[in-house]
Amino acid sequence: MDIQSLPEPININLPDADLVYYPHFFSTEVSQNLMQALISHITWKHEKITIFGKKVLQPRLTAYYGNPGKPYAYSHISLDPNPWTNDLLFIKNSIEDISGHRFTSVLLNYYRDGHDSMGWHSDDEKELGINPVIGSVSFGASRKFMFKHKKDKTLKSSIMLENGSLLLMQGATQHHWQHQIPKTKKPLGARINLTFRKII
Ligand SMILES: O=C(O)CCC(=O)C(=O)O
Ligand SMILES: [Mn+2]
Repeated sequence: MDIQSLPEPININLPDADLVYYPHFFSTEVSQNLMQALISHITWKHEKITIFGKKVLQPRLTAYYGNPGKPYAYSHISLDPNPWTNDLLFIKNSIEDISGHRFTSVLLNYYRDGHDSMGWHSDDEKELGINPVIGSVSFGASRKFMFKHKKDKTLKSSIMLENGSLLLMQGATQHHWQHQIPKTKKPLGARINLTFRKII
């Protein structure tokens, strides 16, 4: 019988948060294959969002997949899910096994290079319920993921999200903290991030 080694989690100790990080949840080889498959087979969109009444293109490509009938609304966009693909189901099953949570949908972000980014926000949309569990999987270039506390402005932190990593954000994290992926001038390759969510 094969003895499979379970990936080692790292607890990130921030007050009012529950964060568990698995740096090499997927092997380098599996991660490279999944990244290429996602680039080729996901229906990527370049959406316009409204900021201060102005329509602008998002600084990244996005896609939304999941169980039918679970639309997701954010930044004045309502997204209808595409049906699950085999690659997405493989990733979903892997992170469901380790987290003990079931997910209904995934939001994908494709950061083409360091100019692409995501601004400060919390994953606290109504349809995620109280204390949502977010399973965040990253492939490709490492990017800095920053946290800031909503009330205590002295509380800030950041972590590099590496190729093949899984970050579980749970408990009251979204209630108390915002996160972002800042732009960077460093020459960087592409990165894909998948945030698995449970829409209630
Ligand atoms: O790209 C990331 O690591 C973060 C993505 C994110 O925060 C989101 O999709 O809500
Ligand atoms: Mn988020």
